[in-house]
Order: sequence, then C-alpha cells, then structure tokens
Amino acid sequence: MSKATALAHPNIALVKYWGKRDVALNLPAAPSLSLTLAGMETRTTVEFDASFDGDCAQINGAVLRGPKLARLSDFLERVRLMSGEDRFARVVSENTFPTAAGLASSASGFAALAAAATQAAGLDLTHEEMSVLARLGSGSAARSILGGFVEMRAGERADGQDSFAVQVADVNHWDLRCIVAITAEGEKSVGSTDGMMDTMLTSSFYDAWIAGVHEDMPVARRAILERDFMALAAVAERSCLRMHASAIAADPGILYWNPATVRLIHRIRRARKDGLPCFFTIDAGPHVKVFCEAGDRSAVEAILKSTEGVLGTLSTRPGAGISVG
Ligand code: 2P0
Repeated sequence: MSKATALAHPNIALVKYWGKRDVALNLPAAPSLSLTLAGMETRTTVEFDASFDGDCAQINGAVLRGPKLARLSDFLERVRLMSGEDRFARVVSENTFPTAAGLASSASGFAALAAAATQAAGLDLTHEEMSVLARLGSGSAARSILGGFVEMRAGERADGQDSFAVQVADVNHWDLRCIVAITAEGEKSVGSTDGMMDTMLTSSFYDAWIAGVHEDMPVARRAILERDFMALAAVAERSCLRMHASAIAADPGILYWNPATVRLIHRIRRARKDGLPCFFTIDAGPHVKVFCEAGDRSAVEAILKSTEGVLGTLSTRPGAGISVG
C-alpha cells in the first residue's frame, strides 16, 4: 500500500513541556503529562508516488512552502530511511480547529503524519516506536500517539530511544471536560519551538522551571489516578504559570497572553473560590483551556462566553490515540 489516512487528536499538557536536552533530536529536558482530547482532530493522508518530483503538502487547503514544508519533508525523509521507500510524497491534512494558534496543531499534525506516513510506507511500528518518530517532528506529538492521560518520558539516552510517551490512564478513566476559550484570531507571534529555545538560552528562571517539573510529575500522576480534582487543579495551574514565568523572564521576554487571557484567569479562580470545581491552563498562545468535571460543563461555558474578549468556545473531552484508515 502506498497511500494511507490517519486521524489524531491534540493534547493539552497538565504538566508542561518547555525546554529540550537535545534540539536536533527534539529530546525534552523534563517529562510532561497531558490529556489527549476528542472534539478536535487532524486527518492526514499520505501518498507516495513515483510521479512526484518532490514532497508537497497542503493543510486546510493551503499549500505549504518554505521552512514549514522543509520541516515536513525532513520528517518524511526519516520515514523513507526507516522503510526503504524512495518515492516522494503528497500530504493532505485537515484540522477541525485553528492551526498554529496555541491549540496544539503540531501535536495532532505530526502524530497523524507519523501514523499515515509509516502505514503508507509499509511499516508496522509499536506505539513506542511511533511515539519516538512523532517526537522528531514535534515534542508534544509524541504524546498524541496515545489516548487518555499520557506521560512523556524525557529519557536519558543520547539517541532518544528512551524518550517516548506512555499511558497513565485510559480514555475512560475520568470523564473530564476541557473547554477552550478562543481569545484571538490568526497565528501566534512566537512559535513554540522558537519560544522554548529563547527561554532555554536567555531566561534566568529556566533552571528553576525545569527543577519544578520533576516535583510536579508524581503529584499530577497521583491526582489523576485518584481522580482528585482539586489536587490536579493546584498542580496544573502551578505548572502553567511557572512555564509562562520562565518565558516571560527570557530576554526579550515572551508574553503569549492578551487582556482576555488574564481576565479568564481571574474569573476561573473566582469561580473555584465560589464553589465551582474548575481550573485553567494556557499553552504557547493566548487561549485559555478550562478543565471541569462533565456535569459542570455548561456552568463553565457560561462563564467563558460571558467574559469580554472571548470570541468562542470549543468543548472537548478525553480522546483516543491515533487511528489509521
Ligand atoms: C506542552 N507546549 O507541553 C507545551 C506547553 C506549548 C506550551 O509542547 O519544538 O510544538 O515541536 O518540540 O511540541 C509545544 O511544543 O514544540 C508544547 P517542539 P511543540 O504542550
């Protein structure tokens, strides 16, 4: 078979990934922990054909060029080396959510690409091998290979073969909701890869941030396994704010938030104080993701929708890992 289609979901980190121990291999400096989300998805078709004279790709109908095409082509080259496939590929990908705006499109994008490209090239990889491959495209993509609650291992080996994602709890473990409040249109000003690199090289808070991640991981893992919402709220907000603090302390400082982002932080904390169990997290963009239990979804949505500067909301729930076909 030289053509295959795969589906992948984004994931939202509860303990964030922000820093690499090896830039070329995309090896994270510390572990991270995420929830894979149904309700947003990437569907990608890869076709290898002898008539193509180069790799080509489109995402949501737009033709990819320049550095973005080069990043995708480098990834396909790895698949060609692994499989012996020597033809170029055409990649057609659709996201059901805004691309490159802090909604983890590179996570679901490279997870779906890894699954579709390996299938089209005739490879049969384990989830671990698929996660290692997806990581080479984008660090967070390694987590989207699996469903439910997922831990990314930083690993220690220089070749990165021990740096892959493992499942902590499956998609049915805890019926949480994650409501995304969209607070801006268009692509963010500083991409994750660049923002992370600037933080590593120039932030005086970077070492303290990484040290804190190692403490947060067992706390978050236990909160998930025991379904302790308030414990998860505390560790997830702490991880989010410390990650952003490390970026803000870069030189020049990187600030992903807009006024609506800050407004939402205050509203969510106030709602929690008033008795509604919910917490926020924010990635490399201005949107705010709010977690709650299934029964509190409409109350949380009402708060988000009534906040000035919120352009819309997306409701998501625990999702499955990659699927092919
Ligand atoms: C995360 N983010 O854990 C963190 C929180 C953004 C903020 O993983 O350079 O696009 O491709 O490895 O995967 C975004 O980082 O970066 C990310 P690369 P990626 O979800």
